[in-house]
Amino acid sequence: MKRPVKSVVVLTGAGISAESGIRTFRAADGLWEEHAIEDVATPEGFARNPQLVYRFYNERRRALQVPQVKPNPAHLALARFEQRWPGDFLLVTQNIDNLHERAGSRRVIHMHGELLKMRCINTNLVFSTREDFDFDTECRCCRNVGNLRPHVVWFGEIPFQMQEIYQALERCDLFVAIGTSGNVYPASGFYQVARQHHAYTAELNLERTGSRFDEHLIGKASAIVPAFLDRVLATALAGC
Ligand code: BJW
Repeated sequence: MKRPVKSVVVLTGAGISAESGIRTFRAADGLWEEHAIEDVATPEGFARNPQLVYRFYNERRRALQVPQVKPNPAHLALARFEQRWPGDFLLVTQNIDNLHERAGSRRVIHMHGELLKMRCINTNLVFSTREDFDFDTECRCCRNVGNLRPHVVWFGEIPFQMQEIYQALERCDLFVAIGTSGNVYPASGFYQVARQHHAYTAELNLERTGSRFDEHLIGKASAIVPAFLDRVLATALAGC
């Protein structure tokens, strides 16, 4: 690493939750295999066939809540790291599951939204939900039907809390991307922003992606994330 690490930003993608039983998007058996992306992950798809989109997210919300789906050692290692890390730390996840929070992570930005939330398209108010909802569900704020949508970010929409994320990227000394294919902008460009500001960049993934980080660690997140974070922590504490 180029300089002492005081500030860390971690970006996670679907790969970190794969070993918890949540399907990734672009794998051969991934979520997109059964659905055209433009049908279930765009505002146009939602306008065309809302019932299909409600069903897609209702099924995923139910799947998230089965007892077998729980945080794996990679989620737990990130939460432990946040508790012990003496400097700044921000976890940015593209995932809409709640496994980071369930593992104990505190400072988490869900840049692509959250599966256990819905939003009123009239007022933009956001509500928690663990239940199915659809076009016929009465909105809690305006009492109308047809106003609720999943609180997720589809293609063509602006991800959440971008200003906060870019500020952290510009300040960080270490940027780590875990389990993301690097196919989706703007998350795919985060490592370059961090790098332009002289951060050390590391990619932890099951396979090498096309992105050029300073360091690439190949393996399952549950195995490589705890070891990597232990190394970062030990190096930082030794330098104190
Ligand atoms: C393991 C593992 C294990 C497996 N251990 N690893 C043309 C060129 C460039 C960009 C564009 C373009 N045309 C349009 C765009 C922009 C567009 C975009 O990027 N399109 C691309 C498809 C080209 N982006 C947008 O529209 C975004 N908005 C935007 O750009 O607004 C403008 C703006 C930005 C910033 C400031 C101001 C303005 C919005 C993108 C929204 C993405 N939404 C989704 C759905 C969210 C809700 C839901 O979950 O349903 O987000 S799509 C989907 O992809 C989801 C994910 O978060 C996202 C990323 O996927 P991820 O996490 O990388 O998963 P996979 O499956 O791709 O990869 C898994 C990885 O894990 C693999 O690498 C495996 O190897 C690895 N893995 N098991 C470790 N055990």
